[in-house]
Amino acid sequence: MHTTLLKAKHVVVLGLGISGLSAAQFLLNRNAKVVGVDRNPDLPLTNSTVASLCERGMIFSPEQQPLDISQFDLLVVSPGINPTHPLYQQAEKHGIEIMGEVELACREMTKTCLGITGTNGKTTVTLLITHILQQAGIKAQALGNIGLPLTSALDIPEWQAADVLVVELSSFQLETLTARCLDTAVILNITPDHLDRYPSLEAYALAKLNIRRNLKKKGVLFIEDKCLKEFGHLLPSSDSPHSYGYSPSDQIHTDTQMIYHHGIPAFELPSSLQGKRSHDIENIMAAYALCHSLGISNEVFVRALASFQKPSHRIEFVKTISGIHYYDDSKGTNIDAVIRAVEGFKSNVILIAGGVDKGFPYTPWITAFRNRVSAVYAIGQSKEKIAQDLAAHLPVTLCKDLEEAVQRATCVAKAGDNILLSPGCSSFDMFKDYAHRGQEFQRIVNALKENIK
Ligand code: UMA
Repeated sequence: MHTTLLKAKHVVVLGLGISGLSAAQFLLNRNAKVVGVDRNPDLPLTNSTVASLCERGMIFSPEQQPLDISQFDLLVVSPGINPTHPLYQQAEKHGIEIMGEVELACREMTKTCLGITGTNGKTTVTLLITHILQQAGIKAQALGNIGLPLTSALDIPEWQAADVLVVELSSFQLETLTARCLDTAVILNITPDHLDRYPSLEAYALAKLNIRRNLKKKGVLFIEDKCLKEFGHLLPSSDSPHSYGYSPSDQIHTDTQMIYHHGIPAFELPSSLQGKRSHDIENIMAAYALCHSLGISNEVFVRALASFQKPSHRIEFVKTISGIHYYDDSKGTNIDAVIRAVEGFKSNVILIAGGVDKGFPYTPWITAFRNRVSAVYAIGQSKEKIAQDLAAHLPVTLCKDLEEAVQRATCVAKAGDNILLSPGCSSFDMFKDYAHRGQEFQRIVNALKENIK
């Protein structure tokens, strides 16, 4: 049985997805009495993990059934649970401790932990750092919002063997995280996202900036220069984060040829990236900041960088058919991600966008798309809103699904054009998740024939 710092004995786990199931297992391993709550009343019948946790003693309670939270001493909330959720509210009212799955793990964590947050690029930077550390001979494991809960790291032998945990943290996870578990952390950028959960961009930014409270005593926080200028006023005046960016006054900076550390040349950027500001360069600086904090040499960093493969569905080239290039950026799930994707192309873009709206206007696309995007094919729940926001400036065609959008975009495209799926929205109206949406796009494109027009 596990040694534990966990004092709670009667625990409600709210939401039985990836995080909740891992948290429930972690708690059962530590002899807690667990009630698992989910809005899907069929879970014990349809989900084998839920069924096996019930066999181990977890009691399943459908969200629709009243639950007296005052009988419990801890509520563990999944990241997707909004603080306005009735059970969350009742727990607050009764003074019951509320924490997320990450907090549960961090209270027991003794390993070196690096934290990565930001609106865009989190997963790429998390995987890049993990790759570089592994190439340097360090046992590193990527965890967190990337899809592997931290509580599993404490209980699964192969992950227990990791020396460094590289933790991707979302704003949702940071809302409830107070443990001082991070040796070094980075905020990559903050641009509008999840405004269906937060009342304002400032509230969303504050959730991201919460990562400062998770630093260990001598922990260092890096913030990208532009983000620091925009949101630094929300930090306490006693905080002194390090910055990275394009200004020689940043601790780590670049002139888009070299990376400099405290003004001293550290290494030359890959030639394909030189000469133009880009999120790829910013991601490299973020990774360098965290790897350097663990003593990785410039030589090892550069060598490992060269062998890194970007994860799928991030401006991923799919195929060229009759001179038309198809790109899958299904992970582009907010306004700024789409702008960054579009800005990366040298020739005309035909954009496929839409899905579940996250509460922000699409109007910033008007200026950003000028002379870059010739037409938009809109799909999903947000398609009418996209048309409303853009149609006075750009042709927007409403399509019933992704397949129709690909076909119609292909019909108008000329040789040399790029057809880009970069939705700017969540995927849950039509797909399981962004990866499923990207796979479907690639399947549809791969089924297209030469000279189909
Ligand atoms: N549920 C309820 N009641 C509610 C809401 C949800 O019962 O009111 C239940 C659902 O029926 C479902 C479960 O809660 O069974 C889902 O919980 P969840 O939404 O917290 O999702 P998990 O499966 O636990 O996955 C979460 C993260 N999801 C979200 O933050 C929405 C995953 O990030 C993460 O990989 C995983 O934990 C492991 O840490 C995904 C994500 O979209 C990739 N993240 C957002 C982003 O990156 O922008 C924040």
